[in-house]
Amino acid sequence: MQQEQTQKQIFSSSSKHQGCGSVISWEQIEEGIKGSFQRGFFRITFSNEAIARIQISQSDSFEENPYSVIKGDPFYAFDLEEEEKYLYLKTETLKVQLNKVNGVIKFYDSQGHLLNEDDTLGTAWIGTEVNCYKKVQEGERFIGLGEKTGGLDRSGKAFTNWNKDYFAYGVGDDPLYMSIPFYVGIHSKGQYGIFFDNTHKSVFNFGASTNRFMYFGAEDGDMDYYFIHQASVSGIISEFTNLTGRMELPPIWSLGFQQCRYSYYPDSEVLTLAKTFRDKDMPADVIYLDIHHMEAYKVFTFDGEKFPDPKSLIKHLKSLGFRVIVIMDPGIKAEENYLPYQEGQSKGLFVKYPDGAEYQGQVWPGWCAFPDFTKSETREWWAEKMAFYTDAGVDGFWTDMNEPASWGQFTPNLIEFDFEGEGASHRKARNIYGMQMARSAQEGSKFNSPEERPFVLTRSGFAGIQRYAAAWTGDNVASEEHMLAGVRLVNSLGISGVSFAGYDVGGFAGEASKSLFARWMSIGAFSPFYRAHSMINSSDAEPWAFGEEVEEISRHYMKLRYALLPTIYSKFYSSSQTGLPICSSLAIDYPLDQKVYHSAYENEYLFCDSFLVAPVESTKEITKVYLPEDDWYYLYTDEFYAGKKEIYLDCPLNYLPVLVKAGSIFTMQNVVSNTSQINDGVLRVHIYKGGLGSEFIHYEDDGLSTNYQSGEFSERRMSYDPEKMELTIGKPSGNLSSAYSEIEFYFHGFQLETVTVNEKSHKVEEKDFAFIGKLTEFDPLPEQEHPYHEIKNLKTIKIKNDKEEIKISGLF
Ligand code: NBV
Repeated sequence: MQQEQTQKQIFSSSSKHQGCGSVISWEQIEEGIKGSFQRGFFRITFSNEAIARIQISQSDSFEENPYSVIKGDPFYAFDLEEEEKYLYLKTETLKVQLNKVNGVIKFYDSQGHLLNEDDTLGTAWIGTEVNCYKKVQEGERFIGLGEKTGGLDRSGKAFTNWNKDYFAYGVGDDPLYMSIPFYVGIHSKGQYGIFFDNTHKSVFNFGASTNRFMYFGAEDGDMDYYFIHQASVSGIISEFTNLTGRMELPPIWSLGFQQCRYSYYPDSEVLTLAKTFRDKDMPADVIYLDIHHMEAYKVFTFDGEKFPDPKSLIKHLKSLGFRVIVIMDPGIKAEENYLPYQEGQSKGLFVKYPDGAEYQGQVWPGWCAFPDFTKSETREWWAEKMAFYTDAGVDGFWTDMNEPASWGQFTPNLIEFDFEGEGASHRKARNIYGMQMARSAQEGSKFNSPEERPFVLTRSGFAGIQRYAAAWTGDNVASEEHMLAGVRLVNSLGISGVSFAGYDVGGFAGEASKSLFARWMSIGAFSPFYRAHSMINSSDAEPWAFGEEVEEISRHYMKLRYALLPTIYSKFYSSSQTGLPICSSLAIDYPLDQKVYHSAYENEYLFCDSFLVAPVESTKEITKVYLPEDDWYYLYTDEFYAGKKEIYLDCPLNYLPVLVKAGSIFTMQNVVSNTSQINDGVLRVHIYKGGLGSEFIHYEDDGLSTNYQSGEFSERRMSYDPEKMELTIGKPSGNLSSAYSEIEFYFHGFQLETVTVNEKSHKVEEKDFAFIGKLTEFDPLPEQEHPYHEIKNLKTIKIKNDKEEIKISGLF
């Protein structure tokens, strides 16, 4: 590819701060303005009325990251004004002010509230390092930044984006495997998001070792950020995912329980595992094959002794209702007669030194070459190679070690990547590598199994990774603090566009105690990605490996997960449309409620909008829970709590603290053993009395194919209007007929004897109802007695689902 020759002027001496200085010249361009500073060039443009892009560069050609932002239609609807000292660019939502004298930029909302402003140091360089210094607004808090450890509020801490393989990381360690340089700033005058679109090693310092400013910057490249404003944090997240893309609707089986271990082998052990889930009546959908499925760790091989007939094995597993996911590591063993190595070499698909020699690093198979996933030919080649797995019946792909990891953990920076023809060193390409491997895996899955939706799980990634894969938080540790840290990581990933995320339930490294495993299984049931995984040479860690009591608690929460799948799947669908998280930190809906950030409450989140989950250590018998404004019901008893209060809740091992938001509606089904099992045809609709009411979109499709994109779905809008005391279940839309022939309504918190269903009076039944079953009294009895909760005399009616509008009134 012919490279355009551009001139990069180095304005700064190597070790001293150099500000960009004043505006020398500027001109209007179609999408905004561009111009030059004393030291540097700038461009201010808009993606839409809520998103301004600020680019400041040492080169007048500006750098582009071809991977994160999906280019939308150009946007021209802005006004430009010039005053003596300032330039103003205004859209309906946002006003950007550029001070021509010192280059300082300020952002205001449409009512003139100051959202964000540069420090007088503005944007500046230290050699090639570029930073943007911002004032911290009064009481400002910072959330997001993807897979970052630490508290919900990032204030006072600094973070580095440099994808790293980090076995058994500590709960405060940084960086980890994935980088998403996007955060949300929250203060009383408004909220905004900043996405720093620079793939080099970057830093966000929210006030570590300085009380003057916060700043973000990178080792090299441009100051290139998108400033996003909307009235709500969820609006900002939605705009961020409008820019960087949203998750595709995954296959429904990937929302079921998944079992992993490093590694299950041989084939007979895998089969026994699958059968044990069924024998023990524990719903599950997926089994993983980790690196021991390969011959000498060589990708695109099966070990002939451990897995002599993978096709038959997978067929057998399928007959038991299991899907199979295989691991893929990027390193290709540098071995003369190994076909993938030969092909990669002859086609020139591997990462190279600047002199053209092949770069090799050491990983599981020994010395390896690394496919250059920043090159489309490599991605296509890899995608085609994946037919090796899909032909054997493999359903999903797990891209591990894609930071990329290698022994020594210090990849030399000079190695070169294609970077879509532009060419880039490791400094610019590292953070992108994992995401492009995941992309290739998704393309391979689509290419080889065009009838099925792909599922890819990745360890590494960058902004936009949600378009290609679900993410898990890597090699965590079996400890109470890690269990809670994992919740914060998933919540933070959700703020940063990655809705489909999870952690290794039970902890990857180390040994979980009985109680820890039980608690983790219950929290995991309220996580988007629900997988247990454990390390080689550790004790067994399946849900039955910790004794009968833990087995039963695990079973109860796995069953609750499966019963809730209609809601979870509906929420996945809406998340694929809006980009909003499935696990939503309370900071999203209650950003100005200071209690939400308190260390005792910062792990709390809303799962699928309705469930407030308050994760708690397994060692605690009682815990404090913060309930934000709105009213709440304790899930297991329907006990009512007014919000904006801290409450104490018992948290015996068999009951994870979960509350339901008053006014909520959600749907359930009977418990199935896996997602391919047909349900009993009764859709359970739960509705909770509450002053604000709500709307819930129930979504169904075949769960597997992409036919939903051409109308093969059934969607039903359910809305509860407390003033009218009415619940309306809209007529279904879409071409698919709902799988449910009956609907059973459960009215929580209502005082009812009859209701009116489509103008006919209907007698209400009463029954005792439990979300979690009773725990067997095992012998010897445990030290603490396990309580049993049920909702007494819950009001319910069951009607035929004739797929017409249903109006239920008289909801007192
Ligand atoms: O492939 C083995 C493991 C895998 O089980 C784990 O989930 C990954 O995060 N992998 C890392 C490589 C080695 C871990 C010590």
